Amino acid sequence: MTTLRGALIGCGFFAVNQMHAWAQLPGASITAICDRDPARLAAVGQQFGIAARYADAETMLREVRPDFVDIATTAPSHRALVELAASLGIPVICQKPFAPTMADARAMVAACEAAGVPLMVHENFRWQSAILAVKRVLEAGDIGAPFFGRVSFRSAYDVFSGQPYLAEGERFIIEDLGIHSLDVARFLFGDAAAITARTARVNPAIRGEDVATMLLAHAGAMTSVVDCSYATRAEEELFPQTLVEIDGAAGSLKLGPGYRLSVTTSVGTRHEDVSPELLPWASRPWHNIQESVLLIQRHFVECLRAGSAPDTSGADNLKTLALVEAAYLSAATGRTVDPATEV
Ligand code: NAD
Ligand code: 89V
Repeated sequence: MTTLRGALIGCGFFAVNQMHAWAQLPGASITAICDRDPARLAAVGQQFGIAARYADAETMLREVRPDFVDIATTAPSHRALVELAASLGIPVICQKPFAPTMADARAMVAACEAAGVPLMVHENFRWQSAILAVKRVLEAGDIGAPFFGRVSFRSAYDVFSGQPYLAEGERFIIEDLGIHSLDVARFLFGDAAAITARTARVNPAIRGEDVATMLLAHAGAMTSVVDCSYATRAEEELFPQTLVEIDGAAGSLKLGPGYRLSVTTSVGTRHEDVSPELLPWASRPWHNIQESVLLIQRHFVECLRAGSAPDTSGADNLKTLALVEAAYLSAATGRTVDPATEV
């Protein structure tokens, strides 16, 4: 099996996790890195022993001609970089949020489709082992057909010290974190035909909203509530755990604090510890996210080798992004929004 040669653009806060995961994955290896910031470029280059370092993405991609490119920059840069990769025929994995607008996102999907280039969005929360465990219970049919779900993320963790840009944008929690929660809701309950959202800004030191409560209408009677907050001081700080509750016709399940999964049916309640593995390079409390980075990047490599579409392809992510846009529109207008036709 040949090793796929990758190049990474963006050596910032989160890219270090992606670099660790690439280093752990057999069959793929990062051979060149790029960042406009020389200090970050040097730091990641030294940490991972990468000598091929570039300040300019186009120069890197033209010289190195990698088998794939991992775009680990923030959203405003994505369209130019994805379109560049598409024009060079280089498969792409791109961080979330995929794009600042639906127009940019649709343009990137179209560019990659036209060039026949695989495109995956690094939408990793659905790859957390606890979320995968919930999905397995649903698919096994243990609790019957679901009719209610809740995907909840509530915390007061200081995300701004590691990611200062999160305090600066007009938008915050739905675009950065809620996007994961909405994707998890799609993953567990299917696409939503309507969304109603309310938002609030509790922390006066940031610009965007840090609280969002969203009601989603899925197929049939299935309804979910997706709620997220970075303004919740709780007895137990759960960052970055996503909690899930699902009621079904034959039972219910709960993914509670500490990765405790409870499944209740007519025969009683069973409990399972679905804690993520603490990878050698991971650190608590980020280890569930870090494990999901390894799993999603493995999926990307498998899809590249098989020539199959990734679960979180660019095309799939358009639907998650549409829910984000629809949530903001709903919060601004006070009405229910159809993500398929109104954004
Ligand atoms: P960051 O600002 O710390 O790092 C981004 C880096 O990209 C910077 O060093 C910047 O100089 C570089 N850069 C930007 N544009 C460039 C360009 N055109 N060419 C070369 N270098 C360029 O950001 P971050 O916190 O690492 O976040 C990056 C992305 O990852 C964001 O979109 C964020 O939402 C996402 N993220 C995802 C997760 C997750 O679990 N999936 C977690 C954290 C962050
Ligand atoms: O996952 C993310 O996108 C991160 C964080 C968990 C801090 O919100 O930005």
